[in-house]
Amino acid sequence: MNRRELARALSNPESIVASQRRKKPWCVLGVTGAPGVGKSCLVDQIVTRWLEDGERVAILAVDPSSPVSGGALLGDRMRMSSVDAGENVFFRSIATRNLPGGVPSHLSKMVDLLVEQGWSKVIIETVGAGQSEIRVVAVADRILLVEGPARGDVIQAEKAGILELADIVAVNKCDLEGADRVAEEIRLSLNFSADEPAPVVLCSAETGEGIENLVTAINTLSSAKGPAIAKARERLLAAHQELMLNHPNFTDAVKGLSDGRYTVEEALQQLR
Ligand SMILES: Nc1nc2c(ncn2[C@@H]2O[C@H](COP(=O)(O)OP(=O)(O)O)[C@@H](O)[C@H]2O)c(=O)[nH]1
Ligand SMILES: [Mg+2]
Repeated sequence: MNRRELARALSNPESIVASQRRKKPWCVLGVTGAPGVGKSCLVDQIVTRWLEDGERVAILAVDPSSPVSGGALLGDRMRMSSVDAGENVFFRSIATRNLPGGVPSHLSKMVDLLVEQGWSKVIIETVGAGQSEIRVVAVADRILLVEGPARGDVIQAEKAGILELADIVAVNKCDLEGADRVAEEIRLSLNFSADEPAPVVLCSAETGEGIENLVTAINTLSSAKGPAIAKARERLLAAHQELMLNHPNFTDAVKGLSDGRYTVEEALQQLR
């Protein structure tokens, strides 16, 4: 499959024939965090290191609203300088609104296809910090949460339950004031809630400080138990939601509820 064929297959995930399950220990890194914390810049750094290690890296940028090409993501793509590194990098942006039947199963098929086609690492970068983002994250083997020096974003991540899903936390922009303090607060919060807290790494995608540490930590991540349970929970909820969305009576149940024919309980009955 050449790049063009691969891109075409990815834009029509329904058609991807489910291949054999992934067997490698892990190859899918989910990168999440509030807009502007530096996810794309960090992904660029990680990709650069992985390329030096001989990996073939595919990047899926998941945005709930952006069209498949163009828009803000084109800016991201430009910024990711390693994307120009040639044959061993593949970049694709995906609008989640084009996946009405559910994000995780489609994304999971895309990832399986990429792995089958010889991409040894897949990075899924998500935008925002909402519920749909958690769903996206359920597809990844390992989750990198990116934070910045502003404490407000961290509170958002805690509220949305993303902090407990993280296998590793990068506090980016450590060249700026306040990053140390945020890293300390996150460590405290993780120590309080988990037996095996996720590592917290200070770094700067701008100056390169701490990047080596971060990539080493990512490469050597073992499967942490706390996030595994939180992720299993998200996977199950996502699968359940998709069952409903794809149920033949779903449209009728929604309509019936909206025009008063059904109560919520009766609408649920239609989806059994
Ligand atoms: N000072 C500083 N700025 C950074 C750093 N990393 C990224 N930025 C800047 O933060 C902005 C957002 O970065 P981007 O990677 O697009 O964030 P994303 O929305 O999380 O993907 C850009 O203007 C970057 O130049 C960093 O380590 N230090
Ligand atoms: Mg980005």
